[in-house]
Amino acid sequence: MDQPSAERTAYRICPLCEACCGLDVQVAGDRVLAIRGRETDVFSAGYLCPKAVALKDLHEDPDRLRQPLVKRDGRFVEVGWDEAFAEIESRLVPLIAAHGRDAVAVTVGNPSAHKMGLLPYFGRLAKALGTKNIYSASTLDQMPKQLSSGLMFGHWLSIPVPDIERCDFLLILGANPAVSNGSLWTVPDYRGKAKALRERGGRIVVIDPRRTETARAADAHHFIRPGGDVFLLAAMVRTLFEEGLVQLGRIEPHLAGVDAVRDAVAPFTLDAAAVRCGIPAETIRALARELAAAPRACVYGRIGTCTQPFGTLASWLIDVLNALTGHLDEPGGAMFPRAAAFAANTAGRPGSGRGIVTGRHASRVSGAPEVFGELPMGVLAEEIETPGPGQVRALISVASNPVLSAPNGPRLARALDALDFMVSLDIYLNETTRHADVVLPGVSPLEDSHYDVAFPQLSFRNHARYSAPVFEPSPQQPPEWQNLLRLAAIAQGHGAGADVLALDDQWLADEVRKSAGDHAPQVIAALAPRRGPERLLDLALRSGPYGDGFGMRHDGLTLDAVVAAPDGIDLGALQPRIPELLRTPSGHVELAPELLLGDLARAAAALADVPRDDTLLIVGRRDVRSNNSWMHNLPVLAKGPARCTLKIHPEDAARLGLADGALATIEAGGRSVQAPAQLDADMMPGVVCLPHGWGHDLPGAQLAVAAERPGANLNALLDEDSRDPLSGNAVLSGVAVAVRAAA
Ligand SMILES: Nc1nc2c(c(=O)[nH]1)N[C@H]1C(S)=C(S)[C@@H](COP(=O)(O)OP(=O)(O)OC[C@H]3O[C@@H](n4cnc5c(=O)[nH]c(N)nc54)[C@H](O)[C@@H]3O)O[C@H]1N2
Ligand SMILES: Nc1nc2c(c(=O)[nH]1)N[C@H]1C(S)=C(S)[C@@H](COP(=O)(O)OP(=O)(O)OC[C@H]3O[C@@H](n4cnc5c(=O)[nH]c(N)nc54)[C@H](O)[C@@H]3O)O[C@H]1N2
Ligand code: SF4
Ligand SMILES: [Mo]
Repeated sequence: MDQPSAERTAYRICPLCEACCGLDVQVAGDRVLAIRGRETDVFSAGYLCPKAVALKDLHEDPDRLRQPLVKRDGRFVEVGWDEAFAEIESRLVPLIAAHGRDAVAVTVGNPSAHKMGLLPYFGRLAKALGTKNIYSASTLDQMPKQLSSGLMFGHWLSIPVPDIERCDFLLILGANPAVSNGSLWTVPDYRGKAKALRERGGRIVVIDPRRTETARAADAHHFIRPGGDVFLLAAMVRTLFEEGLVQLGRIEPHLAGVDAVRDAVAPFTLDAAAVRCGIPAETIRALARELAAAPRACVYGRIGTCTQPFGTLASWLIDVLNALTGHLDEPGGAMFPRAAAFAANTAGRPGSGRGIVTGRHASRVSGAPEVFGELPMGVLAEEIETPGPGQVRALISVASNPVLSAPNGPRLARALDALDFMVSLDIYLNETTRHADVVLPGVSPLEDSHYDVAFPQLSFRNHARYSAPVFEPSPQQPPEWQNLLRLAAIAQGHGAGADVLALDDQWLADEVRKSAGDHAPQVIAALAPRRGPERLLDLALRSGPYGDGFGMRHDGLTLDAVVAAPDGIDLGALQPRIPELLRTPSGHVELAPELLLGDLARAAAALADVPRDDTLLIVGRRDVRSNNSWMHNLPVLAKGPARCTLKIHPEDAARLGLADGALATIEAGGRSVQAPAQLDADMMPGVVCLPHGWGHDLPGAQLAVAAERPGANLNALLDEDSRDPLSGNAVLSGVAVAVRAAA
């Protein structure tokens, strides 16, 4: 045992954003002394951002919940764990019996992607509930990219990422990795890698309605009218064909649909696209030529290209450009990671598969198609409000704050109040969880072990890294995977008193029997005595592409081996994976899926809809000291200048009579919010910019620090019915607003 106050340094992989930085957490006893980037980490090499330092504040935050809460007579009271689960059982079971399984909806939010106790076990809960009403942050974020990748390559997570260390031309659309630290692209220290790219003679070009931090550290930046990407990209594709610049390279035999793409982009002339997206025809042509001419190049797009009416088309055309210029699956281009664990594109027979489908069911009220097993977050409120068979009457929210994160949060908040029952798994009493009847707190991030389930599938380099809890988890507080299993047990009728560890054993045994058949007993024995997420991880690593195959390869990976590597294990630079990675039924890269060609006609029809000059369009913004909706209660991040400001071009501000710092009223959809104006010549004229995740002035939340500077909720303005029809993703960008000086 350590001395109570002995100093030690613990390794913690940061769970806050997709960069997955390795940290050194220096502690004495139960106190955190300092948090630094771990220089020897094989993947992140010492990089960290200011949010990592705030893990100390998060661990110590007096507002962070440590005890379950039950609402009695409109007030929350702290209760014991058994009492909380008994309450859930007594209310949920009769509700399901009376109204059916679809009466219970679940929402799952961003932090679950960063917790190995949440991601797999949430799936377990959803299955146990058997509800069609599954909602997640994915339809506020990346569903378009998952859909386009699924259609092209056969799996939802087969998403190519820039091989930045070997790339010499990087075209970035709608992403600001210098601040966001990358997304659907795990790339700690993007800035350092971008600098190195440029120092070896490469070029970075950024397309964004704001001259962002990423754009300022690039070689060129072009303003784009929000929502204009599909027109720009289609015109680039058309230029490649017209000028004979298509070069398919090594993967040519594996591509299907090249001719269909050529025919489909015919309407997107340079001139028409230029008017629509606001980028001159000559610039579009030059971009196409530069991309084609660069020996090692990549087009990368992120949230700005997803959260718009043509999100799936834009996401698709980005990879069409990569493929047609010979940069897909090539070193220095857009490459597919090969994750050590949990990747569907490393499992099963290589080279072809079942592919993906959408629309296996539809939402009850609007008929929105299911995508990746989910319904669009935008339809949740109407599913709660609209009476009839299948109406949502209960909600389980898991690490999600849709009252701030989803469009038209005010309507959703009213809908949540109308529920018969709501449970939240969360660490705060916040804008969403205040509506719950029972809140089950998660553990401190420093009391949690960590392996990234999802992000090695999106990493700039292959790696396997594990970190143990920094502090012994408190014995009173169950880990979240056990809470999810206990909810699953209740949903399946086993009762709140069910033995969750036995259920975990049972589930594991079922999984292993499916994959290992007759060898299942030996595999299960080899995984003992681990349980829970660690056992799933060991199974995934050992049966994964680098694994020991349970004795088949003596030097293969096991969890023991990863645990024993205090800086993680580097698994090398990305390698070409086509055709092995493909899981499409045809065994080809589908460049021209029917669904997308059909939707391209919608974009062609919209070519003529040039927005009026006097319309102001609003876009979002991320800040390095903020993380979506939930880190505004941490003093180390909350201090400093106000961050929830409305950036506006000085010419627009002058026209509206707005001075720098003056309070602006922003209106859309009959709703309005107020934020201080910040004059900024880095804004595209006609575009204003407000960050999301603010608006901490709602009654009933327990966020003392955040409430001091609540900020304005961008999503209060946005329309929940505005979606990309294919993916169900919300339109969060490029929405028309009216701005005036506040009275
Ligand atoms: N207008 C606009 N809206 C947006 C976006 C945008 O760009 N513009 N971005 C969208 C995107 S990309 C995303 S991902 C979503 C994010 O939206 P959400 O998925 O709702 O995620 P967060 O806002 O991060 O809220 C996370 C919740 O998880 C809780 N939490 C944190 N850690 C834990 C934990 O360890 N356990 C549990 N149980 N709970 C925890 C927090 O208290 C908080 O309630 O927002 C979307 N909303
Ligand atoms: N510090 C910090 N880091 C984060 C987060 C955070 O909240 N704070 N959130 C995390 C999450 S959940 C995610 S999903 C990622 C997102 O990661 P990124 O996608 O890199 O995030 P953003 O900074 O929102 O960048 C989106 C950019 O798109 C631009 N844009 C808006 N509309 C359009 C358009 O129509 N076309 C084009 N071309 N550009 C457009 C915006 O101006 C903005 O610069 O960041 C993650 N990292
Ligand atoms: S960049 Fe992301 S992963 Fe790295 S320290 Fe910051 S929040 Fe954590
Ligand atoms: Mo996100």
